[in-house]
Amino acid sequence: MNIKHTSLQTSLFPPSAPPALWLLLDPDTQPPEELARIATESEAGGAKVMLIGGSFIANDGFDQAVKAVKLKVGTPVVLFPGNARQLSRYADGILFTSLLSGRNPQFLIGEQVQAAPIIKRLGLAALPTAYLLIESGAVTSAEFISNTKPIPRHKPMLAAAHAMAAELLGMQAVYLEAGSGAELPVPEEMIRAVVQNISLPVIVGGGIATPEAAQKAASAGARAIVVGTAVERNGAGIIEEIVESLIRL
Ligand code: 1GP
Repeated sequence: MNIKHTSLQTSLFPPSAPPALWLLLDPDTQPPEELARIATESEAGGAKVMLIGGSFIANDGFDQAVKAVKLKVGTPVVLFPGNARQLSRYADGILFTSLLSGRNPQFLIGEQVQAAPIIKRLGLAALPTAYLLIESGAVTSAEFISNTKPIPRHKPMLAAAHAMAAELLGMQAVYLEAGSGAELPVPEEMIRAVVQNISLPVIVGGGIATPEAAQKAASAGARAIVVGTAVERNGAGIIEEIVESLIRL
């Protein structure tokens, strides 16, 4: 799939499509061939997008991981980088995120400046995405590594105000992130408050491990539900269960 910049938003959020399940693959947790196997099974189960990235990646096989997944699936393979080193020519596009909930310039604009020339050179389609970290119980890797405070989980209008700022700044999507393996997913009332105040597609992830949790996020207005840890722990079978529950909404 060759996605042009202008159409990445449409490819990821097809008009009038039901809420989609996106798989998050973390190259730090599995070797490339295992990631490719999980991606293949997840695509068969109904996952619509393969995100690849992580807030902390210690091994150096990022490019190989993206290549291995891209060779096996027909869905878009989209980078979801934790920093400017997580780039690959083999991806179809990139969530060009800015950690807008934080006040750390490194993740607001610093990493983006490092990455931009490489993204342009590789010709990657980019979706400018506001990344909002939401308080979710215990400290997550995203919170620790980014050295930012998440938005308090019982302040939905604070999240909505960040999303409104993202929209006014010209961003094309909002990602509400509880953090990988979060104790508590993003609260429904917060998703609802964000969705009601902007017209951008909203992605929700972190700590979603059951069809019920995915349904709650989708009912609140999320267009994409991201699942990673539950598949690492329980296998790709959970994908099909969640996808079926989303279709029934
Ligand atoms: C993390 O939102 C994603 O960036 C997915 O989180 O690993 O908890 O599913 P989980």
